[in-house]
Amino acid sequence: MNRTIHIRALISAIALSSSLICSCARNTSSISKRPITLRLSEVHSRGYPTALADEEFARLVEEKTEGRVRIEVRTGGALAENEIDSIAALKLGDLAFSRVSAAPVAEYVPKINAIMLPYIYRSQEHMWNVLNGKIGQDILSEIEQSPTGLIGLCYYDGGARNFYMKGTVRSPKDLAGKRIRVQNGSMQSDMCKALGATPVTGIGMSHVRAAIEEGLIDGAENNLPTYQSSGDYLSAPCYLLDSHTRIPEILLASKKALTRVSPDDIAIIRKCAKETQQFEIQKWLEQERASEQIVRNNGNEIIKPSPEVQAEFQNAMTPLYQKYGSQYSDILTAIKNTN
Ligand code: BDP
Repeated sequence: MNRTIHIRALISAIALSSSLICSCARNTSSISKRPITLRLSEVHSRGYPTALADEEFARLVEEKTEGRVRIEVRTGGALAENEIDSIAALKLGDLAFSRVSAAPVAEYVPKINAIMLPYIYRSQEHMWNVLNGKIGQDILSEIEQSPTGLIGLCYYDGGARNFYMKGTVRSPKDLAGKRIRVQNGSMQSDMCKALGATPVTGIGMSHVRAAIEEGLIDGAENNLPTYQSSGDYLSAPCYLLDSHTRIPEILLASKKALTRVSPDDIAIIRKCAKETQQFEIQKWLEQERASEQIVRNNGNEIIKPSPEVQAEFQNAMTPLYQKYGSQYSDILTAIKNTN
């Protein structure tokens, strides 16, 4: 009896392992002839501008590939709460796409720091002229040429980032000695230190509110749509429009995951991604206005700094240009000279 069970177990183990070998061989052998489903990770919830753009991207890809490629968009950090983790999954080919902030990508492709230095852009329009011009497009190629196995498909708008706190924040003085949550990325930490604050990393966007409520941090920094949609505005009522950075969002793809897709369909994927950029910018502008309204209706203080205070912020950031920008002085000059 026992022997029979053992033999049966052995037979099914052999069957299982040979079927695994076959499926692996199929996966690595190359392009799939059947329709394939690829996953896209997004930390924001459904309805947020980047999540809407991800869905538009999926819709376009399915339509233009005539159903050969289907993209399953998973929002709310369901696949990876932290963008560093989704980038790791892309590198391994466990994930096909992820919409992330440029900040964690800069840890792998340092040149990205040049396009997200504090106060590098004069306006949203200036940023888009840079990103859609040679500088921005060269940086996307730089991602693709790096040994990361990542492809930078397109940029999305992430607005201007501002500080917010449980207590009052009106100028750099109010940040001195305060624990401020920043994105994972050395420039973000250095930015905080330059203002006399203590940077706190490793807290995912969706955990910031709890961290404020539990007193782990005094505040954080983000754009208005995230401040509102994450609910952080309910715990940190003071929001200062210092606009210290404009960090673009990037839609990334995994080279490894795309080996199953034909070159023609990869070309379609690239084209569809670019097409969603303008769509996202429009949704972004609408969301910025709506979020501001919600936050104001809640009675929060949205403070516009005086030109003097703005200058204090800007001057405090100068050392970052030395550390993160000096090797890219040509790019910084070109950004300055862009309309
Ligand atoms: C938001 C970005 C998101 C980042 C988040 C953060 O859209 O990609 O993960 O900030 O601060 O603005 O972690």
